[in-house]
Amino acid sequence: MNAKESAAPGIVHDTPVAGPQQTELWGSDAIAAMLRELDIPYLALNPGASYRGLHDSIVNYLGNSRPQMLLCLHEESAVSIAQGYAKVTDRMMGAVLHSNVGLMHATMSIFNAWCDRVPMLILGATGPVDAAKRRPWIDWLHTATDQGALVRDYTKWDNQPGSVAAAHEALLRAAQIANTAPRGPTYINLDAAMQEAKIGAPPPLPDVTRFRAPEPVMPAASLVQAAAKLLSEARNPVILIGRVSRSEAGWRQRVALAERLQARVLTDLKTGASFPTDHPLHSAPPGTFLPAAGAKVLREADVVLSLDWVDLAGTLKQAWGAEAVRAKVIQVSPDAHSHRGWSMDYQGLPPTDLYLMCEADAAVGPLLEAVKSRPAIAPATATPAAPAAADAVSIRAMAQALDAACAGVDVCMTHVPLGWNGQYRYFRHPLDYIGQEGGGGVGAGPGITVGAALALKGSGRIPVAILGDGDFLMGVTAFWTAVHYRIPCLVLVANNRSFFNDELHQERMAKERARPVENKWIGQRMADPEIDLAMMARAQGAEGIGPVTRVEDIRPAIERGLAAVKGGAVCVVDVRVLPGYDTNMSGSASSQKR
Ligand SMILES: Cc1ncc(C[n+]2csc(CCOP(=O)(O)OP(=O)(O)O)c2C)c(N)n1
Ligand SMILES: [Mg+2]
Repeated sequence: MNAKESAAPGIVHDTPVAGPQQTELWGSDAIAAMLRELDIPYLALNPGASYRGLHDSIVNYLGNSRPQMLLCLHEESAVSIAQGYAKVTDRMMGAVLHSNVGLMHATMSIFNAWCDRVPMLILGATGPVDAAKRRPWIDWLHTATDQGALVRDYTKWDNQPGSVAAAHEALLRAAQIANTAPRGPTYINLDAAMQEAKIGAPPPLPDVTRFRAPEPVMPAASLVQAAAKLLSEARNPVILIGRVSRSEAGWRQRVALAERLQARVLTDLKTGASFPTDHPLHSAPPGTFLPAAGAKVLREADVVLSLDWVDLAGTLKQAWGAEAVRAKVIQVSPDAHSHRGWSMDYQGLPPTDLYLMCEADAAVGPLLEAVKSRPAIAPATATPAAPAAADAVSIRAMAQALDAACAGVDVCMTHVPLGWNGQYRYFRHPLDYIGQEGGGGVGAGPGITVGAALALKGSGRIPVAILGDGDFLMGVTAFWTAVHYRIPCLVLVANNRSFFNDELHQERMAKERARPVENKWIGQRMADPEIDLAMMARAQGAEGIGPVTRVEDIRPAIERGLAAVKGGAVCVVDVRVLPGYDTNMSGSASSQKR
């Protein structure tokens, strides 16, 4: 193996030796060529015989570049890496999963990517579909009828093409569908025999520019006018900003719209940074659930503009409870195109007075042109107050130390832990924070961080994750991939040595049933032995710092970590926080089962 720095993105390229000039081609060569046409930059994968043909084609036919393979130690992290990459770039990369078994490992992260509405091309394989061509035992184990059924309910489209020509069309369609809003993962299952069949001349590659995703759908002028009228004449308009692109131009337009309308703005932690959280119109700290201050702001609204807010119905319910929602609701979202039967990630059905079924980014520009300025309002009463300095080793203390250590440094928060309070840190740029994992699946934080860091490499912005220890431990081997390919990132673990979120659930149960609350730790705490997270980081080749057990040691540890990351390292800091949250992580009764 010959590993060297690849020139462009500066990540390590495992460079194959050149073979003799070849005249013969195989089915998977033609499929690989199509991946290059589609400009798929990377394929995160864990290997398997079902796609040994494609694997060979990527390495020996394409020279392992465009796309380049990223070896992952678990399929779940392969898909999470692709998710993190898309969260930063709004662009798709690929993941390759071995037969039914690799696909089964990946299901959790595919569900996350689906709920997060990120584009992704997932390739898989099966077979040989022709039973006469199967090796005994293993090929039978790893062949499934209708393999795509495993993930059909949380992918946008899947297909099992029967020929190379059909595979070309399937790849074009998969890319087009994945990149059409609402975006999402698509899955193509490649028959092993088709990959390994000799082909004569490769079928000509189509002009991919003729099969692109459509331009964003624009809202009808009459709807824009009607929405603008409602907003311009409102006494107290409120804008809820949810799923939006990472574009800076889009960010500026949203700020301009809010300012022209003098509308109060709410954002949340489920989705990436979408509005400056220190702007006087930003009216409550972002949370996973609506904080009380946000509910109050919303309740006072007479017109609500929802820019693809995740769970609009649930949020309105938090403000108005069982009462009818008194505000007029303008819903901007294409999301219902992805609403189907199996998964309820579509959330409750919100009352909607005007429905612009397009992406938020497409609607804001026309709305900005159409609205009239409203007089300035007094700054929001609920502007976040600076939280008190932490005196215990807590997530708050970590956030404060990070703030101090990162003064003047551009940071991308690739993840925040469950106990994060939106007051801990301001977001002032679309890449200051990229949102949560989408499907509430713990274990995605490491992979998402590595994928985001891959996308950010060379940008000057430093990826920083704060992960729960449970999240870290489920996905830790993703950091080996980061180390191997030289993808720097800083990881701070809020290590409460527990799946603490669920201790709170056990506490609630115990109280409700008059049983001993002291037992809430059982089946939750990772103690005896305590796990050495810094050592686990070092085992992946990363730098490991900690355990940090005193408040005054957090900042120096983060500064050491930052310096290491600026020097190109992956660095994990284990901070032994006390169990406890100072944020509302419960929502309403039905949303407590996270
Ligand atoms: C895949 C998956 N398994 C289990 C859960 C249930 N769950 C929700 S939060 C949580 C605890 C996560 O632990 P950690 O990351 O350490 O954060 P903490 O709760 O300690 O703040 C668990 C197990 C889940 N959401 N997803
Ligand atoms: Mg924990």
